[in-house]
Amino acid sequence: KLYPKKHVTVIKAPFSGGQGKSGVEDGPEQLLKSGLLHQIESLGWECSVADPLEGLDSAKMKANVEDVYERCKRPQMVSECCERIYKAVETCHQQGSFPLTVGGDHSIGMSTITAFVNAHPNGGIIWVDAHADINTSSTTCSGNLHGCPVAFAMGLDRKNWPPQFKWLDALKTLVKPEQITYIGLRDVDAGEKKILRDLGIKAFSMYHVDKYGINEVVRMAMEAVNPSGENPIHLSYDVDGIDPLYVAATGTPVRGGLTLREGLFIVEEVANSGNLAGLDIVEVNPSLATTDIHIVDTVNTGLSIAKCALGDTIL
Ligand code: EXY
Ligand code: MN
Ligand code: MN
Ligand code: MN
Repeated sequence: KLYPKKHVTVIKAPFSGGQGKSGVEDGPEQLLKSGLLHQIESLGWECSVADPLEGLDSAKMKANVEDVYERCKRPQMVSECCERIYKAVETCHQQGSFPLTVGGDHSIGMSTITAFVNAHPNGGIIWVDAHADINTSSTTCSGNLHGCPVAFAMGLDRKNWPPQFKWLDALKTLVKPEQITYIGLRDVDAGEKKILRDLGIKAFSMYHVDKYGINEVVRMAMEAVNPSGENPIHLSYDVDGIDPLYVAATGTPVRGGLTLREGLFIVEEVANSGNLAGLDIVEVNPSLATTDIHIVDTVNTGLSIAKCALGDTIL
């Protein structure tokens, strides 16, 4: 059993430096305010909260126009925050507490998945997202590092990394192509397609969800990253993987996504395998709602993802 202590650490990552819009830094507070901790406890888990970015002046860091390296925007801010989040996730794995990292933008995925593979070198990662987040420092068109965390976590294009990423460069283990797969893709840049192809990374796009059904896609995804069925799995969940009909309050919505039920089924099924070792819930941006219903829908989706991960079942 992975977490016999049934203890969760909610790691707050109120971080928005990986992209330009503001508001995504309010994601963690919004989820907490809406009852995340109570919900976790009512499922029989003990719970504590970690706040690794406490004390940083995020607004000031985000406003620093000098923080640029070639194409990459705010490498200093992203690196410094991600290093802190890495350490918080590492501590969870060392102490046997389930790391539930709540963003913030998806840059922090570089921390959660590298901390995961350093603790569980044979672990597998399922990245639920409309986007592949595998641009390198050289292929990114937007310069937004939330489009790059998978590439950084894999050490791709390392020689062109912004010099700030020393902590990442120093890690013993990085993510290998066979350790990661995707579900929900529908907006992948040309450069990213080439990387996925060249490295042979298995990916299940919305086309595959339509063709095979979500049950078969989840089965194939788990088999891809955990062929023995015995290794831990980390789930990095970008809420924009789900269709904007259900999740409107997010920074880079793309139509034609997972239904709410398909999105939750992924989590239920991985949790059901007994191998779920960690979860990220990212890109909830309450400021991007045009009505209160958008906020409620999006936040409730985030809460449901957390519930399913911790073993809540419908019956
Ligand atoms: N591929 C685009 C870019 O690199 O800018 C869009 C990335 C959006 C990333 C969101 C978090 O998943
Ligand atoms: Mn662990
Ligand atoms: Mn993402
Ligand atoms: Mn995304």
